[in-house]
Amino acid sequence: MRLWSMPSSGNSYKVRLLLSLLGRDCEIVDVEDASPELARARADARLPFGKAPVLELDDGRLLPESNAILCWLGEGSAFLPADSFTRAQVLAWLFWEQNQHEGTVAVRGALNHYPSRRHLATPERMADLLDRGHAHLQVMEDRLSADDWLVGDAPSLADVSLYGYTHTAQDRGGFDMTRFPGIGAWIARVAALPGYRAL
Ligand SMILES: N[C@@H](CCC(=O)N[C@@H](CS)C(=O)NCC(=O)O)C(=O)O
Repeated sequence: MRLWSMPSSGNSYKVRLLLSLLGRDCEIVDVEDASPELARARADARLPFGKAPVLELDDGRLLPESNAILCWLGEGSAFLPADSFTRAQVLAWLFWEQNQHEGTVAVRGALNHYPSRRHLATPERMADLLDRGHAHLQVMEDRLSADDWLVGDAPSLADVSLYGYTHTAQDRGGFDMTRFPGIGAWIARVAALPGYRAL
């Protein structure tokens, strides 16, 4: 397998993290933001939706979308429970991560982190992202102040996916994580998992 992966991106990192937790071998091809390598991967039709990450299987099939890749890699492992309701709860977090959490926590981090995007970081937009991002982080805090993991009583793809951008929310996004002690303890639990690798 080969992963077309953006080194600085949480979406690519969550796939690299799961590969490492599962002990799976995979060639990693770095396609950093705005790089010639990213442009070449696009030109060579390696990125079906034009974005990274993409998993290229040994037979050449291409799978885009970070959370779809997590589901494919996680199949048959403890990270994707067999019970249909528990599995659907994992999927609910994955959908929420993409249509809510990423739109504030990751976007504010990206506007701060990538110099090429600074001109888009107007004070009004940054204030709005901060408010809405804190509300999204509160949703996680509500769960994690009472439970160790987002679904059930074991780590799942939900934790791997949400960890991707949440663990850099303070450093990159400027979110006030002192408000979320349950998330802080969960970040430490994820980082202690066997096979963990850092961004
Ligand atoms: N929903 C997609 C988002 C992928 C995405 O937006 N990738 C960004 C990096 S996080 C990218 O490839 N950006 C390069 C560009 O747009 O030129 C996923 O979860 O994989």
